[in-house]
Amino acid sequence: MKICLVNPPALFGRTMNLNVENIRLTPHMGLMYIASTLESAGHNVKILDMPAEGLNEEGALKEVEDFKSDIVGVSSTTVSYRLARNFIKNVKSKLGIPVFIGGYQPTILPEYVIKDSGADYAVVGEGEQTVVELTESIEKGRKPENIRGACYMEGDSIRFAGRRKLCENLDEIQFPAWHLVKNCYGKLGSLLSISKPEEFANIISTRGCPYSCAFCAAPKIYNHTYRTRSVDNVIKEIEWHVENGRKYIYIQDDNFSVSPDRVEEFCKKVKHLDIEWYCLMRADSAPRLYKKISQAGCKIVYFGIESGSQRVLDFYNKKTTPEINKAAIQKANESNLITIGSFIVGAPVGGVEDEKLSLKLALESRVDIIEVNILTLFPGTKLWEDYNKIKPLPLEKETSIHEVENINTQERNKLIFNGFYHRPKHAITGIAKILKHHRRLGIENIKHAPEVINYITNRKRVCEDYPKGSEW
Ligand code: B12
Ligand code: SF4
Repeated sequence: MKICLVNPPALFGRTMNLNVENIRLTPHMGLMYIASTLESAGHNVKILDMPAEGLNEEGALKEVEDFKSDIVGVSSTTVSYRLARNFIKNVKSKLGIPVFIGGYQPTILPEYVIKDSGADYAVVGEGEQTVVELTESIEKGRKPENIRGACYMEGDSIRFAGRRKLCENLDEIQFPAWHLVKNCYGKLGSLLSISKPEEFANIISTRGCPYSCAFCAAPKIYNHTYRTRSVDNVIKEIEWHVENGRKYIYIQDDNFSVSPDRVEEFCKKVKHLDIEWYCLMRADSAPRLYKKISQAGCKIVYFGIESGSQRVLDFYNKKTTPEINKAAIQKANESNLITIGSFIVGAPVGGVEDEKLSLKLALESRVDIIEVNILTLFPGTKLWEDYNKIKPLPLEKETSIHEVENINTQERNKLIFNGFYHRPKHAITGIAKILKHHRRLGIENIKHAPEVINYITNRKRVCEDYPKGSEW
C-alpha cells in the first residue's frame, strides 16, 4: 500500500518564548523508524515534514494526493496536536482515506484523541509493530480488534486491546529510513547550525528515561522504562552515516549518560570515525566522562539545568543541586566542550529571586549558551496530573503556567535571557572558544551569524508579542 507519513508544524515557540523562525529542526526519528518497518513489510512510503519542507496544509494535501496515498499517518506531540487535527479533518473530508495518528499526544491521551482528532486509528506507544499489523488489517478490510496498541471507534464506543509490550531488543529495530527525508535540516539547538544539511544526522541510542522530573512527559511515554541499543549497533548506524558523507551527529537521547560505562565504550568505538557529535546529559553523570567524550569527538554537551534554586529543583523532582549543575558545566568547559544549559522559568514555588539564582548560576558557571523555557503543563507530566486534580486543564493544547498561576513568565524569561546574552564580552569569548577548539563547527556557524543576531536581538519583540493564554 502507499502510505504518507506526515509531521505537522508545531506551535512550540510559545513554550520557549521564541520567534517561530528559530524552530529547531531535525529529521523526525519516530516517522523514519515507522517508515523503515513499513517499507520492509512491502509498502511504498513517503515522509512529509511540513515545517521543514515549508509545506502548508494545501501543499501537504496535494503531495498526499499526487502520491496516490492509500493511508495517511500523522505524528503528533501536544504542541502539534491542533495542527495535526486540522490536517486530519482535511484529509478525511477532501480525500476520504484512512488516517492513523501516532506519537506523544495519542500515547498519553488515546481516548480523547480518537474521539476528537477525526483519525480512524490512534497508535499508542512504540509504533513499529502496531503500524505494520494495522496496515495489514486495513488492507484486508478487517477490524483491528486484537491489535495491541491500536485504538479506534466502533459506533460510539472506544475499542482498545491495550498497550503493546515494549520491544525488548532495540537492536532488532531497523535503522531509520534516511532515504525518505529531504536535505533541509541541520539545526543544533537554538544557536548552532550546520550550513550543509546533507552532512548532518540525528540518532537515538536509547528509549525512555529512569528519572521522574515533574515537568517531563518522557518517562510516561515508555512506562518509566529505560532501554539501550548496544554500542555496536549505534556505531554501525554512525558508520553508515559516515559512508554517506555525514560528519555531524546529534545524539538526541533524553539522557545519553544514564550508564557512564556505556558512554565510555561508545567513546572508544567512535573515536576513529572522525565525526563531531553532540549529546544531552544530566549534570549528575560521572564527571570523568567529559574529557573522554571530548577526546572522542564530542563538541557540544547539553544539560537540563532547569534552575539555580534548590527549592525549584526539588519542586521539579530533578534530584540535582545548583552546585552539581555548576560543577558539571565547569568541568565540561575545562574539557573544551561547548556547553548549553536549559532553564525553565515560572515555577510556582519560586519568585523572581529564584530566577535571579538561575541567572547567577548561568553567569558563574560560564555556560556558553542558554535556552530559557516557560514552565508548561504537558499532558503526561506529574505537574499536569497535579494541576488537573485541582482544575481540569484543556486537553487539546499545552497549558503555560501563566495561564493557571498568573505568573509573569515573560518578564522572568527576559530577566535570564537578556541578563545572559546582552553581554558583548560573552559573545566575543564565545566566538573565540568555538573558533579555537571547534574550528569546523565555528566556520559553519559564522555563515549563520545573521540568524544568531536575530535570535538575540528579536527576543524582546517576540516576548512582547507573546499571546495571552485565552488567544490560543
Ligand atoms: C529529540 C526530541 C526533540 C527534537 C525532535 C527531533 C526529531 N525530529 O525527532 C526537538 C529538539 C526538535 C524537539 C522539540 C520539542 N520537543 Co521534544 N523531544 C525529543 C525527545 C528527547 C526524543 C524524541 C525521539 O526522537 N524519540 C525517539 C523516537 C523513535 O520515538 P518517538 O518519536 O516517540 O516515535 C515513536 C512513537 O511515538 C510512535 N510514533 C511517533 N510518531 C508517529 C506517527 C505515526 C503515524 C505512528 C503510527 C506512530 C508514531 O512510533 C515511533 C516509533 O516507535 C523526546 C523525549 C522522548 N524520550 O521521547 C522529547 C519530547 C517529545 N519533546 C517534548 C517537547 C515538549 C518538545 C518541545 C515543545 C520543546 C520546546 N519547548 O521547544 C518541542 C516541540 C516539537 C514538536 N514538533 O512538537 C515532549 C513532548 C511532550 C508532549 N506531551 O507532547 C517530550 C516527550 C519531552 C518532554 N520534555 O516531555 N524535541
Ligand atoms: S527531564 Fe531528563 S532526566 Fe528528567 S525525566 Fe525528563 S528526560 Fe529524564
